[in-house]
Amino acid sequence: MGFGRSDRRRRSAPDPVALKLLVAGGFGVGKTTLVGAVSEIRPLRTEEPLSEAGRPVDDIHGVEAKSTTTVAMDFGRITLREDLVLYLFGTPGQDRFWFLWDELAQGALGAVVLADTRRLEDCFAAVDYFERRGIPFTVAVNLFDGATQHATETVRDALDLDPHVPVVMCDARDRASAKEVLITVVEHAAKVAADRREPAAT
Ligand SMILES: Nc1nc2c(ncn2[C@@H]2O[C@H](COP(=O)(O)OP(=O)(O)O)[C@@H](O)[C@H]2O)c(=O)[nH]1
Ligand SMILES: [Mg+2]
Repeated sequence: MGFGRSDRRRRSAPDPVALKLLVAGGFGVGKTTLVGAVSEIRPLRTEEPLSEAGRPVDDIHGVEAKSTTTVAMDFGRITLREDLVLYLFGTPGQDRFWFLWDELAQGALGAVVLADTRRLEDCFAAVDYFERRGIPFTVAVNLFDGATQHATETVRDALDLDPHVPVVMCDARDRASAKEVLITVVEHAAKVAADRREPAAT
């Protein structure tokens, strides 16, 4: 097999496209659960050295020997179609790891902002972040048992979202439901990209 264009066209299965998505939201909203529910690979945990910058906030008084902290890094992969693979990165939960978001956000196609209607304000920061960066995102309300099912329009108003931002309901524990969320994100991101290339004549 050669490298020419026609050789490539003859190949039946093209190399899959890999897309990067972020999974954000407040602490305990279900990010790890969602990534774990859909991922084909086991989640990752990393040990990070405590940086100088982290010292004033990492209370290591009395545990001077401790030089690392466990950063649970949600990472997952899901093959949506044979030609489309998603790589999922959960944003770090602790606020002081915000600086990592900028690294994570590099090259991200889009994002899921998970929300819990019992404490919607926990996802304000994530919504702000993606709005500011122009990263297409979808809000997914994780329906915890017993939580009142707010209408999507109520959530949209409360979060003051642009009308085009999708708001969906999900159960982060359910693979099919989580997968639907990811498909919504990809489709929304594709639409945003298309609109940017060719702004609608209105
Ligand atoms: N009942 C219920 N519990 C959930 C749901 N999603 C997550 N949880 C639980 O909520 C807790 C926090 O979820 P986790 O994924 O760790 O949140 P994270 O901090 O955003 O990563 C865990 O104990 C999950 O099992 C859900 O849809 N329904
Ligand atoms: Mg987590």
